[in-house]
Amino acid sequence: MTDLAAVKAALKTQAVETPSWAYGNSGTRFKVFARPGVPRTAYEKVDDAARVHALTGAAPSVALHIPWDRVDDWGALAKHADERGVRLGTVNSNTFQDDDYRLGSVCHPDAAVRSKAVRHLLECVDIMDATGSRDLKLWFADGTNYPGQDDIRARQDRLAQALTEVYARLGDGQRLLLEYKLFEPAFYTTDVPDWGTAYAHCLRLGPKARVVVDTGHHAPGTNIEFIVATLLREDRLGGFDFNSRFYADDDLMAGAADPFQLFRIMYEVVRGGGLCADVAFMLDQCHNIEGKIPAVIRSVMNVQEATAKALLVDRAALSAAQSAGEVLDANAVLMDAYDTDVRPLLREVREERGLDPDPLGAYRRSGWQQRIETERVGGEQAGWGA
Ligand code: PSV
Ligand code: MN
Repeated sequence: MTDLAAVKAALKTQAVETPSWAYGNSGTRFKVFARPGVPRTAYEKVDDAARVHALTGAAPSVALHIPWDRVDDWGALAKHADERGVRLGTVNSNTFQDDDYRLGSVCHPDAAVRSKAVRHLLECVDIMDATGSRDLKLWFADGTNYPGQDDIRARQDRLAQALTEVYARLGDGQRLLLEYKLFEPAFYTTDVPDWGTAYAHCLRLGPKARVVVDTGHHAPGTNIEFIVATLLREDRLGGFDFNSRFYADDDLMAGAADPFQLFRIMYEVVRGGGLCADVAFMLDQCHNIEGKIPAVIRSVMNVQEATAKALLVDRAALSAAQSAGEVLDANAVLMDAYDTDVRPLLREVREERGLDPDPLGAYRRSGWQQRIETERVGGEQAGWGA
């Protein structure tokens, strides 16, 4: 039997950070489609993130990407967020959009380029000081395209050196989250291609360094929940970049492609004690063809649904079946939770918090979309990389 009051309490405290770039225009290398009402500034991205939080009650912070969200006055942006009921969250570095980084950033063969990349990472920590952000999320596009192009091991040494410098700059309570990705943009070697490499670097750095699992960054068929279980067991899971993929790093809405996988991941989170502030639950998505704010709301709801199902797993029954070697019974316990329609439960949870039980309907009725389409004319729309 599961304790429904405890399930509800856990759902009420769940927080999913939304990414500033999800609110801007995005696309593929073939085309970026402009949409009416898209934010033109970091302030307007925060406004949209605040809408998502107001309607879901579950998205209290917004992740920044530097330099996309650079402003002159970080205190003013933080105040703007605070006045709208949200806060500035994880700072994401960007060492992948400068001509100097053709052969990499912190792993580049030229020490001058490596220094430039490290300066950027240190600036990101300065920004965290100003915004009050806890986490610095590092993802490196570094790698090679051809065998022999560069020395694989030397690149690891350069990476370790850069990470050490950044780690030393972290203040009390600040963390370095290292994100891995199988491939892209590099096609032969990637310098942080998997959780093992990320974990090895974090281990050497110290306890403030943790691994980020972006659900779109694995080979097809990878058992992501196993990685999650292992990292939690080692106390090195820093957080998630949730999104869905059918093929590679598709960045579609979390829970859209494979809700069962998201449930399995969330079950390991619950099982491993990861449903807590130590694990940052973030979205990392781009909405190329769908409405951006509703897509973010839908994604937050999908994470909530997967979490609710994970919390509903009858752990005592599961453990009894597992110990008895009752394979089918154990599987049935898990599937019973997955097959539960948790939407009525989540509607109840929202109502108990004074929220509209239907966040998407509430968004449509709120007039926010019409308002931003009317007001946000002129200026330059924000976009992935803009
Ligand atoms: C890289 O593909 C990545 O997942 C990293 O988190 C980046 O910072 C983000 O996407 C940019 O969208
Ligand atoms: Mn990511």
